[in-house]
Amino acid sequence: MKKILVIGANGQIGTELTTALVKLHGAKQVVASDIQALGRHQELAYEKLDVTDAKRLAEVVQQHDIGEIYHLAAALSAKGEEHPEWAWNLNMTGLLNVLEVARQAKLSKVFWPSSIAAFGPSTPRDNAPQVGAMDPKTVYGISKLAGEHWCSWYAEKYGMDIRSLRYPGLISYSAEPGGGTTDYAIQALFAAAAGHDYTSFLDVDSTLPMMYMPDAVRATIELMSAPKEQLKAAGSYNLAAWSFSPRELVDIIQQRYPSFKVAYQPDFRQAIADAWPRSIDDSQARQDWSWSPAYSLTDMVDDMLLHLVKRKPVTQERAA
Ligand code: AKB
Repeated sequence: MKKILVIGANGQIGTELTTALVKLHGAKQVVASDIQALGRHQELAYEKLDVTDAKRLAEVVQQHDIGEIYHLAAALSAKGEEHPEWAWNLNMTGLLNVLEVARQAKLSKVFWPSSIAAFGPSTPRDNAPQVGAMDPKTVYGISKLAGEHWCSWYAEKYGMDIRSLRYPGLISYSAEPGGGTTDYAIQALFAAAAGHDYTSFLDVDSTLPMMYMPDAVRATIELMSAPKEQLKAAGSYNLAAWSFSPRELVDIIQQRYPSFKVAYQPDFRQAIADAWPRSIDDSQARQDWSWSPAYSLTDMVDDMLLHLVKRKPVTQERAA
């Protein structure tokens, strides 16, 4: 049986998605790859891979008899604004290399994540629709919108099966996020669990769509397992769980840790957040493949704090 290649397996999504794929298909069926020398999943075959190197990618696909790729290696929004040429090259050359190797090696399926960053100021800020105006203002967002179009082009031109989700901000504890605008929420939870105060780089009422990683991983696997004829969206699916602002998140954390304090010093990332929708209409995903998030916002906070506190003890006075 052909194997699954995860590109970016050491990253924020890759770390947890790879574990879930191993549970589903077995360790022999999954090959992890990342730009780092060593993998995080000790039980798996691992390849050090820079996805912008098309020749090396083709070798890995051939050597391991790959049939499916989950391509997760990407530069995110904030880091992309600081290093635009690097971000564009990684995001676009990487995706095009994956699509080309998938075409040439006749892979059965490809998964590639898009993002709420593909939307922009012309998109309705509430309930951003599945189909509508998209005018991204960051290099990352432009690469996601262009990537969505490239995926559709390959799917239509060559009949390939390429599946994609527009992830909201993803919250997790297993691996560091990679320089995104929604990272403030993760940083605040890490700070609270460690007994530290936090300075938010987004303003107090800056509401964004977010999701807990176990839901994002399940959504990815459910989308990839759905019968193709059920998938009616022309490209990437809108995906949602809940939206919150720094104020709302901090209120929930303070109900658990009353002495947790947050200051607000918005920086360049505020303009990125201001151009994104506050909430997402994911009714097409719910209709086509029965998408439904399992975690509530307070479930997420409790689960994050539980895992983070286990990892790093909080001070007595902070442990409510
Ligand atoms: C980011 O903040 O850049 C990412 C995203 C929303 O795609 N988390």
